[in-house]
Amino acid sequence: MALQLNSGGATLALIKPDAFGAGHANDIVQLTLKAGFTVHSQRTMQLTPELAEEFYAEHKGKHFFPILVDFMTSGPLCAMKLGKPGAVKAWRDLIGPTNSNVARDTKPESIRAMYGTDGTKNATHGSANDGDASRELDFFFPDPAATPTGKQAAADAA
Ligand code: RTP
Ligand code: MG
Repeated sequence: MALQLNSGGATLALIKPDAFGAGHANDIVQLTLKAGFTVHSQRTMQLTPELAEEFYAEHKGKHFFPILVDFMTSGPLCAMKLGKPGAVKAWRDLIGPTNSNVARDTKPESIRAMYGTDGTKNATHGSANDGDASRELDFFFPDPAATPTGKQAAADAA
């Protein structure tokens, strides 16, 4: 898979199906822009179970994995390539702790506190580090000039 260059200035953000389905996408984008991010790319799509399992492969085998895959495939989501110096950390700071109940206790101004529900339905995703950001950006925004491989090739051939 061709990886995009990522010098620390870009991250992948997802507005997950709970927040997207509840109509919070616009509010979340407004908060994102207000925090100084640039939205370089944006797409709305619904993940298949196969794609959700691939995206969250690091969690395969954990007790919450089936619930996570069900949640992430439950409706459309919005993927964004966000730019800002130190984007990975800045976006994770803005979205807050993984569990929205914890976020409400410890960081009430965070996006997960305001728009998430619990430890699974938590409104947003953020890449964990620059390497993950490169891989995840390539997952949602593959370079059209790159040689198609794997699923992309299959989708193109269909
Ligand atoms: P994300 O990858 O979505 O940005 O979330 P994160 O880094 O803050 O947390 P991570 O450990 O990577 O977990 C990925 C997603 O799995 C769901 N989860 N459920 N019920 C549970 O114990 C549990 N733990 C994690 C959440 O949707 C979490 O964002
Ligand atoms: Mg994670």
